Amino acid sequence: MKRCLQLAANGLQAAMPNPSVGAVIVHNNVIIGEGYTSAYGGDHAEVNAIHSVKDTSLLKEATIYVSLEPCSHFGKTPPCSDLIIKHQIPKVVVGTIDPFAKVAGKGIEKLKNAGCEVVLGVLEAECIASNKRFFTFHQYKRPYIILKWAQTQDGFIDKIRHENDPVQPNWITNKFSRQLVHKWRSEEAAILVGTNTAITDNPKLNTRDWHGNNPVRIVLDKSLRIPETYSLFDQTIKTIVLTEQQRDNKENIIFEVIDFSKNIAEQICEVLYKYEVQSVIIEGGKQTLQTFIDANLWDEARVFTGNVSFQAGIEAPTFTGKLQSEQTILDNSLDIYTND
Ligand code: AOF
Ligand code: ZN
Repeated sequence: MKRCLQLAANGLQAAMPNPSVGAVIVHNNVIIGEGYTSAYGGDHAEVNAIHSVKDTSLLKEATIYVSLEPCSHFGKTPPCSDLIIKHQIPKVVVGTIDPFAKVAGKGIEKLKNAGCEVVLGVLEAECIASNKRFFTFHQYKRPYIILKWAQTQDGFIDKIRHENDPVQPNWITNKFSRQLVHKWRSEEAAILVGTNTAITDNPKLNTRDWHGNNPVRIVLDKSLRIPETYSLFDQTIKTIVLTEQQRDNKENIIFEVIDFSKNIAEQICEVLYKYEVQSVIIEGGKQTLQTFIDANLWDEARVFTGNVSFQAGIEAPTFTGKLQSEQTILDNSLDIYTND
C-alpha cells in the first residue's frame, strides 16, 4: 500500500479534480504490475496496473492493492471493479472507501458478490490524506482550505496603508518564496483574497513564476469597490466575485451574491461547493484569513516569517479555538524564504 501511495502521488496534479490512485499487483510476493490514475478523464489506476502485467494468466492467482476503492460506476471510463472481476483477480486490498456518492462502497460490494476476497482499511489515514482535497470536498461538502500569509519578525503582515497609497505590496519574503507560492497556487482549484488586499495590492493571483494551472480567482467585494481596470478583472482567468450587488456576468467574470451580514466563510464554502471547487488557497488579508480561522473553516495554514521588521502595521492573524487533530500549521521560517 505504501507503494500504491508513491504511485498515486505521480498522478495527483494531472488527475485533478479526480482523485489520484495507485495500484500494485502482486503474485507470489513479486510485483507483476503497477499503475496510477491517468490525466483527468483517462484510465484509472487499476486499468493501468492490469495493462502493465505481461503474463495476464498470473492475474488469477494475484492480489491487487489499491489506495482507493475500485469504482463501480460508468463515468468517463467503465468500472474498475468489473475489470478486476473479468480478470478473475481473487484478492483485492483496498486503502479506503471512495466517498464519491456514485461509488461509496458499491465497488467493494460488487467485488464481494463476484467472490473476491476484499481487505479494507490498510493505511487508511494515509490513503485519505493522499487525496485530501477530494475527500474534504465529498465528505464535508466544502473545499479543502489552505490559509497562507507572510509575517515579519515582529508579527505584522503589512504596513498600514490607505486606499490612495501607491498600489505596491510591502514584501516580507523573497523571490524564492514567491515562486513557491506560485507552485502552491497551481496545486489548488481556486485562490481567494478579500477586498482590502485586492484594492491595496492590485494582485494578479496567477502562476506566472511556475509552470502549472492558474486557479480560479475568488474575490470578496461587498459593494463592488475594486476598480474595473484592476488585474483581477482582466478576464484572462475565470474570476468569481462575491458581492451584495446584482450584476450580469461577463466573459470569465461571475458575480455571486452572498449576505455579508451573516457568516461569510460558510457562504463562500457553499458557493465554491456549487462550482465544484475542491480546494482553495486563501492569501489574505488579515480580515479574510481571520474570518475563516474564527469559523474554524480551514485545513492547513502555511505561514512564512521573513527577516524584516515593520515596527507597526497590520498584525498577523491569530489562531483562535482549539486546533483540530487534522489541521496543520506549516511554519516556513527557513532562511531561504526570507527577504534578502
Ligand atoms: C478508481 N480508480 O484510479 C480513480 C477512481 O469519470 P471517471 O470514470 O474518471 O470516474 C471518476 C470517479 O472515479 C471519481 O470521482 C472517483 O470516485 C473515482 N476515481 N476510481 O477506481 C482510480 N481515480
Ligand atoms: Zn475506476
